Formats: sequence, C-alpha cells, structure tokens
Amino acid sequence: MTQRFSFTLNATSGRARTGVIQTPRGDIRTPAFMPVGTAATVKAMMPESVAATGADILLGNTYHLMLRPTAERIARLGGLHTFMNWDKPILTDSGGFQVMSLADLRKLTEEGVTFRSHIDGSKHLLSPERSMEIQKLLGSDIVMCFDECPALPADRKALEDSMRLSMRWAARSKEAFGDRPGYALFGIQQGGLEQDLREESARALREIEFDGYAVGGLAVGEGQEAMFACLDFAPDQLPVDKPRYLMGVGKPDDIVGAVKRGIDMMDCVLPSRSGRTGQAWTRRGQVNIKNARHADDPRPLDEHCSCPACTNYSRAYLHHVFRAQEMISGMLLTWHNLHYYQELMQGMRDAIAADDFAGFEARFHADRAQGDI
Ligand code: PRF
Ligand code: ZN
Repeated sequence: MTQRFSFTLNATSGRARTGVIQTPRGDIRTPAFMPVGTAATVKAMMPESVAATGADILLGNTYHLMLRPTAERIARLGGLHTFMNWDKPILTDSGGFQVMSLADLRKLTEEGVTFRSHIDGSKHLLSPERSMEIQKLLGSDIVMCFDECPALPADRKALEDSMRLSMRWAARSKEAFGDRPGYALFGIQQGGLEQDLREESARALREIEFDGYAVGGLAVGEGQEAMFACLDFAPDQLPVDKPRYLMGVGKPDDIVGAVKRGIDMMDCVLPSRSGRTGQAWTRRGQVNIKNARHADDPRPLDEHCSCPACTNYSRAYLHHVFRAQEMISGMLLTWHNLHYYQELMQGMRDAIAADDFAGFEARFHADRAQGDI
C-alpha cells in the first residue's frame, strides 16, 4: 500500500511547533526550511551537497519549468526527481506568483492568467487546471494551489476581490488535483494584512479541505513589523493538525519570528542567491565577504560552523575568489548559507522539543547583537 502523506505534531513551546511530515519519499522535520531549486537545480550546489546541509525537501517552480525544459519533457525523462537527481520530497509552487513578478504582457481573467515567457516571448496560459497538470507531470510531492498574490500596499477592495478569486481557484485546484494517495495538495490563504479577509480565506480553505495550508501574500513589501502583526493571527486561523507554510520567507530573524508564531515550513532564495553575491549569514549576523577587511584574515567565516567553507577555507580565500569571480565563491558561500539555515532550523526544533523556544530566541538575538568578529 502506498504510504499516505501525514503530519505528526510532536511538541509545542508557546505557539512554536515541532513535528514530522511523513511522505513516501521520506520525512520532513518541522519547522523546515526548503532551499529553492527554481530551474531543477539549487544554483551552485550538487543535490547531494544540498542534502548534506540537512535539507529534507526542496522547492521547485511550475513557471520556470513549464517554459524550460517544459513539464512534458521532464515527465518523459522520468519526472523532476530523476531529472535533477534529488530523491527526497519536492514541493512545487503553482506559477501564479512567478507569472506576476517575471512574465511579460500578463492578462488575468476568471479562467487564469495568460502571459508571454520572459525567456522567448512565447504565449502561455496558466489556470488552476493547467497548474495541477504541470505539477503532476513534474511528480511534485507537495502541490500548491493556483492563486493570485497582490503586491502590498493594496486597497481593501482589491485585496478582497483577489482573495475571493484565489478561493474560487483553490476549489478548482482541488477538483483538478483529484485523489492522489501519497501526494499532498496545499491551500494558500490570502487577504493581505486584513484580519477578517484572512479569516474568510481560511474558512473557505478549511471547507475545501487540504493536506496543508500556506500563508501567502506576505513578504511582498509590507515590512517585518506588519508581517509579524499578521502572523499574530493568521496561523491560528488554519487547522492545528496540518502543516502551515509561510511562502517566500525569509531572513533568519523573519524565520525565527515566523516559527515563534506557529509556522512549520518556509522557503526563500535568500541563502542561495545572497551566497552568489558575496553575502554570508552567520550566528552573528550578515557578513559581506567583498569587504576589504577580510583580505588578510586567516580565520574562517564562523569558527563554530562545520560546513566545508568554514572547515577548509579562510575569510581571505573566500574574499579572493569572490573578487576574482571564481565559481567556487558562489559554491562555498551557498553551502555555508544553506548549512547555517538548516542549523538554525535544527536549533529551533531542539528548543521546541525541550520547551525552551524563548531561550533559543534570546540566544539567537544575543549572538547577533555581538556583531561579526
Ligand atoms: N503565493 C504563491 N507563491 C508565493 C507567494 C504567494 O502568495 C509568496 C508570497 N510571499 C511567495 N511565493 N503561490
Ligand atoms: Zn560555514
């Protein structure tokens, strides 16, 4: 019998939760951070290296893969896991959010979104039905509903109309997804920063019934304070016994604040993207390896970090290869950043299991307040 998709909550500390999502492709320990593998690769990393950082799951993108190399081609080649050599779970985003930020000549209707590819100008339609079809062709383990995410600030009427459209699309997504044991479909809550719109959205999603629930529509320009104010109520509007996923977040302090408020899963390009632009994240905050102060520094980025960049290389070397635009620069800094993010998640999981999330949070902020060495 196919193993079902399930979620077990093991402990809580305040509103923070730790547990395990069981899937046929393996367990996902929560709170979980999902590295982003947009184009069937986490840029600058071999998949086995991504696994070595402690990642249990990756995120892939419907939008990018449908355009290149196409979902049909990936399906013919055995699905996304085989294609990219990653055998653990994959969650795919549904495409609408990326269409709005990347595609040309977008046209939004009740049916879906038509747009032109940012790569070659070709014309495409994404709808709830087509997004479900693509995510099935990819072989995604966790499929996201097709939704619309308005940029903030937006006026209330626009937020309300957009949220209601997303809820109609959520019902169509569920219908098109059908019954697929071992695979999960997550709903996406919208409604901007408005508590009553978030509640209306949560109610609509709970009615349809999903395997997990995302908080969408945040980290779109509102700032951390406003995002946290929304997370003070939004996760509690979603079922307690299903995973809650905050989409596209964030910086380390955003992640700690989100977990504190009851979020179980997150994804962000930040650790991988900033690794390629010379930004490192450590327990003591952000380090810009481009800075001339590192040029003669024989010390590692973080003496307490066990990643390859910190074990085998000096700040001086990392500085040199960044300045010389050598490929190993992006490789080492991405590895370090993903390792740091996964250690952060493990630290939170351990602290929640010990019912000491408050202690963890205090140490997290105290370490950062010291600043870089
Ligand atoms: N919806 C979808 N993907 C997303 C978002 C959303 O609201 C966000 C918002 N931060 C990031 N990625 N489908
Ligand atoms: Zn390191």
